[in-house]
Amino acid sequence: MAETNPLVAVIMGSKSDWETMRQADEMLTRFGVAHECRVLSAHRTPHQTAEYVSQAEGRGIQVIIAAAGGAAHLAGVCAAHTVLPVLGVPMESASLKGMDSLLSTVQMPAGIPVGTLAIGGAGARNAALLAVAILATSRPELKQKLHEFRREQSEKVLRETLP
Ligand code: RP5
Repeated sequence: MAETNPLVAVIMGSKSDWETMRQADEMLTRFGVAHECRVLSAHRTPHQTAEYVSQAEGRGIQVIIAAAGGAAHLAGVCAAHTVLPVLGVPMESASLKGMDSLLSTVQMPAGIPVGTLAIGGAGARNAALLAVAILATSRPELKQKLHEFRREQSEKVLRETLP
């Protein structure tokens, strides 16, 4: 999705991450948050990644979600090029089930923070929700939508019946 004035940038290291990261895209769309999704790799397109992230703040982007798998340095590289909040989503990998991605994303040395979410789809959805929560600190209408989301979620759980 390409929007004129995106507030959130969703970056992923490979198109193969999209099946997971589309869940972040869908959540942001559900909240009506303008965003854009791009494939950018820390190792396959290093210069373009640095350029994109360096220009993000000037373009009005306020939160970056960066997803990668394996030696998942994308979120850290993004964080090194911007002071915008960077939310890292470790992708589930074939060989190590995402443990490699998780450790590569979460273990940032002090000074360059990455807020790391859970491995896979839960992390993708929660990264979007956290981005909404960050934006909601200065947008009452988004905060209201978050309250409604939580209420609906609770009601759904309470409606559950067991066989
Ligand atoms: C990472 O390598 C990507 O984020 C992806 O999760 C992983 C595998 O990429 P492909 O080989 O499927 O393109 O850079």
